[in-house]
Amino acid sequence: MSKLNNPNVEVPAFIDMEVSHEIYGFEDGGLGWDVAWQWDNVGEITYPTNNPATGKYSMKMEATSDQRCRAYNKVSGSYFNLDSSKSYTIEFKIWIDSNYTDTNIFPEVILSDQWVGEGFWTSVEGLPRDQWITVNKEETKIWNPDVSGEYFFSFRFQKIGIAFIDDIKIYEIE
Ligand SMILES: [Ca+2]
Repeated sequence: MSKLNNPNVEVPAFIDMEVSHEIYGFEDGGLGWDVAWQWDNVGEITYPTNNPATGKYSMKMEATSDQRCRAYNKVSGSYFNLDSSKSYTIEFKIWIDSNYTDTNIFPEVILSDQWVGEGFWTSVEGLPRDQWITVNKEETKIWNPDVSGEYFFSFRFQKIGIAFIDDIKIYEIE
């Protein structure tokens, strides 16, 4: 049984990792996140205080055209180490605005400086709108990295709409 499915065991984010809640909960106001390159992101990425899942801040991703909207935390101090001998999955909180038109949200965990990573594609069909929900991928995706090293998170979608993200976690599956 994994820790996640055992209600008696609290699941810490980032087991054995020194990763900042300031960054992954956006409580630094988004400083740990980078605005993607212009060609890679036509959306607006902001870190407002009007709709947090927890704390003060969340990340708001807004696409005003049917082109890629992408944010990632590829800045110094925001990488986290993964071990190829271990298994991982991810969890995040998302607010899917009622105007969100894409069929999915696409989180990825990417090896630093190599743009090699793993996707955790998530359908949003059937998920509630205009409220915070927790998406946990353990049931559908447990991943063994091919390479140990430093990784970062990316989130993207590519149709008009707004999504808020907060409290991103990656954790080891036992
Ligand atoms: Ca937050």
